Formats: sequence, C-alpha cells, structure tokens
Amino acid sequence: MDTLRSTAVPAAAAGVAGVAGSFAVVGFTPAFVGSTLSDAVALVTPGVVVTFAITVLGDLGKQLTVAGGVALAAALFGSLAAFALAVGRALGSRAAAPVVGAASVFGVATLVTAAPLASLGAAAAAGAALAVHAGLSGGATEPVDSGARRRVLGTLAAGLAAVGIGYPLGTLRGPAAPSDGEVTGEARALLDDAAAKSLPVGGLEPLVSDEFYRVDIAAAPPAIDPEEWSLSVTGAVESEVDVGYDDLTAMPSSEVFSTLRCVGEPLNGRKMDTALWTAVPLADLLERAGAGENCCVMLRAADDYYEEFPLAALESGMLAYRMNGRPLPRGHGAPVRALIPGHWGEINVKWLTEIEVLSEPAEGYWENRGWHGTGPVNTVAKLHAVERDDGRITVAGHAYAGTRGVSAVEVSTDGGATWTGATLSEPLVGSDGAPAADAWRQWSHEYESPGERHEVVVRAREADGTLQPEDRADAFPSGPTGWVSRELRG
Ligand SMILES: Nc1nc2c(c(=O)[nH]1)N[C@H]1C(S)=C(S)[C@@H](COP(=O)(O)O)O[C@H]1N2
Ligand SMILES: [Mo]
Repeated sequence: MDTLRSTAVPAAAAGVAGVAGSFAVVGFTPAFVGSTLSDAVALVTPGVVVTFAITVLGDLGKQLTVAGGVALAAALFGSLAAFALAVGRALGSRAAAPVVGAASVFGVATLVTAAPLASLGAAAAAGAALAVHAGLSGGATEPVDSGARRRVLGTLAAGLAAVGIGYPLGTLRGPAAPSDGEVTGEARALLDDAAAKSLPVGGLEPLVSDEFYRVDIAAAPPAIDPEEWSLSVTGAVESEVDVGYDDLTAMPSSEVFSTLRCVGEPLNGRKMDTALWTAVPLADLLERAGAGENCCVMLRAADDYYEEFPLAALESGMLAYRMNGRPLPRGHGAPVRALIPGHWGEINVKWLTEIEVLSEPAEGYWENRGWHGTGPVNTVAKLHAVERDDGRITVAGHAYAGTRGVSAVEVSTDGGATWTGATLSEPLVGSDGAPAADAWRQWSHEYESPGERHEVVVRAREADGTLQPEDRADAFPSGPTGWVSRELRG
C-alpha cells in the first residue's frame, strides 16, 4: 500500500502526464513520443507479424501498434518518475523528485525522439505532476494517512489535467483538414461530372471516393513545410536535379482521375480508391537529370520508406500535389507524392524526397518483407452493395484493371453457370478530355430474386477482352486475385 501511494500511483500519473505533454506540443506527428516508440516496435517486429497485422488485422493492427507505443511511452516516463521519487526520498528533499523527474524525462525523450521541443512538453508535464505530489505533502500535524491520500489524489488529478489540456491542444496540431476555400474552377467541374456519372445504387461508394484508404508504415504521417521541401533526382544521372515546391507547382499540370489499390488488401477489400489528382509529369524531370537507359529507380520518402521499381514505370509517372481540388492532405503524402499509373499502391510513394536512379536492381521496403508489389495491379471486380426492392435485387461494385482498362463486368446469379453483362459507369474524364487511363469503373446489375439462397459471382474483362483470372490467391505475396462471389438469401 505504501509503495503504491508513494511511488506507483504518482509515477504512473507523471508518466501519463509526460505523454500528454509531448502530444500537446507536437500533436500526432513523428516527433510525438508515442508514435516514435510505436515505429520502433514496428521496426523490430518480424515481417510475418507485420504481414499478419496488415492482411488479417487491417486498420485494427495499426491502432494496436499506436496504442502500444503510447503505453510504452507512459511506462518509460513512469519508470523515470519512479526513479526520481526514489532519489527525492534518498536526498530527503521535496524539490528533488520534480527536478530529477523533469530532467530525466527531457533527456531520455530527446534521445528517443530527437525532438527537443516535444520532450520539453513531456518534461514540464511530468515534472508538474511530481511537483504536485511533493507540494501537497501534509504538515507534521496532519494525520499521516489523510496527507498521503491527498497527495495521491492531487497527483492523479494533475495527470488527468495534463491529458485534459494536452489532448485538445495536440489535436489542433494534428493532421489538419486541408482547405483553401471552396473547390472551384476546373477541378469543381470535373468532380461534378464524376458525381453525375456515379451509379445511383444505395451503399455504393461514388466514383470519387468519399473516404480514401490509407496505408502508412509510420504511426504518424510526417509534417512537412512545403517551403522547406525539395525533391532531388540523384544516382546514375548525368546531373543531379533539385526542385522545390514552388518550381514544381509552376510546371504545367493536369487534373487526372487515378485509382490506387493496396497489394495487401483482401480480394473484396476496401483498400482501393479513386481521386482527382493535380499532377505534373515525371518524364520532364528525369530527362532534365539525364536518367538514360538505367534499369531502375529507388524512391525515398520523409518517413524513411523506400521502394524500387523499373525506371520505365516512373517515366509514365506523375508528381501529385493536390487531391480532389484541395492541397494534398498530410496523410496522403503532403506536400508531394508519386503517382505511378496502373501499379500497386506501394510504389506511389508519399512524402517523396528523393528519386535515386539505379544501374542495378535493389529491394524496397515491402519486398524486403516478402511482398511482390511493385508491378501492375491484378484485375478485380468487387461486390460491395446489395439493394433489394420489391422482389428485385441490385448488386453493384467497382472494377479496376490498372492501365489495361475495364471494358465489361459480367455477373452470374447462379454460382457461375450463366453470365450477364452488367451496367458500367461512364469512364471518368480528366482535364485532357480523354477517358482516364487508370481509373476504376462502377458496375451494377439488377435481377429478379430467385426466392432462395443463391451465389452471385462477378468478373471483369479488360479493354482487349481478356477475362479476369478465376483462380483465387490470397494477398500475400503478389496481391489478391480471383472472382469475387457472395452468397445471397432470396
Ligand atoms: N512514404 C510512404 N509512401 C507510401 C506508403 C508509406 O507507408 N510511406 N505506403 C504505400 C502503400 S503500401 C500504399 S497502398 C499507398 C497508399 O496510399 P494512400 O495512403 O494515399 O491511400 O501508399 C504507398 N506510399
Ligand atoms: Mo499498399
């Protein structure tokens, strides 16, 4: 009981206060001690566990890692506070615990995060909690027991107050919703056109995704000031090129509808989405640098992510800096990300900082973990919406075949015995006035309910008539494939 009051509870409160203090100063950024520790855990986690977390746990895996990082940070600061309390007792000084606590939290946090400002927030909050504990000690006349209780309650209150103040403060610094007023002009017109082309089926996501999925290797997305950002083309080039944000956005740009799909998603998963991107072609930059006939490139990013793939794929790529008529959101790679038409999401590198031209192949982040996700996407037709009305059933979804294009979706309502052509949404059209070369289509099919359980199967055809392969395979390692099927009641 005594150690609980004198050490465990105040130390835990100071630990939590420290985490809140760090969050208050930097919000959910890589400098936040909770995200740093979460990343450290992810880094030492074996590839199979990471793969399990992605393919089985999905977003829950991400949340668990972040929660683990926050808990670890509180435990770390808490043990430093316990140490400080012990020092205070040994010295018989009231001031010692807060001072030693704050100093050690600052030192260790700075070592861990390399972010002195966030560490100062952590130290101040943890020190304050320990000071409350020291300052509230009862006088000699007070019964020992009630003095101890007051101290413990006071410290707990200080910890709670730190969270109560730190959390909203930090949220203000979190991923700001990008806004530069109303979306107007060309982007507005193109988005309106996309909305008009979206098939009116209840529960079917529109052609421009309402909520665009996210896959990040880091707990918190980097926060990069566009004015400080630059992209360099390095490696086996004739001359290195360096462009800043203003140079880049001054280049002639276009508005492009483009779909991204993650290689790690389930076959009928939700990690496939479409946006309107404002982008400039990469070919100009590569030509300026003299990338020549080299085999490959390594793209590197501010979160230490790196992906390698053929130079030829990059030559048809783009650099995107706006999404759906607004500045690129932080979570999607602000200020600038790569868009590589028709390829799995993973080489669409966010927070891009360097393009290194290679004369020999190398391996990227996911390939080092066993994935094969640098090539073109697999063709898929997904089934996400089922609408029933008066004995009739409408099934609908999205189909995507990368730059091979979707020309048809076929639906079977009898487990694959017979097939009918589905209705397809009109192709999306970007600022070049041509059908988007790398965007999904929606499909829908309405039929009379057979009045009993039946199996609906969907499959896509590519522009040249090639039928989507039927054989099923899981996401790992080369992306999910096979026809989506779903059992429906009558
Ligand atoms: N720098 C960086 N780029 C990245 C990633 C990342 O973690 N860091 N994730 C990749 C993966 S696996 C996918 S599927 C896409 C997802 O892009 P989105 O988060 O904008 O949907 O980004 C890719 N680019
Ligand atoms: Mo991905």
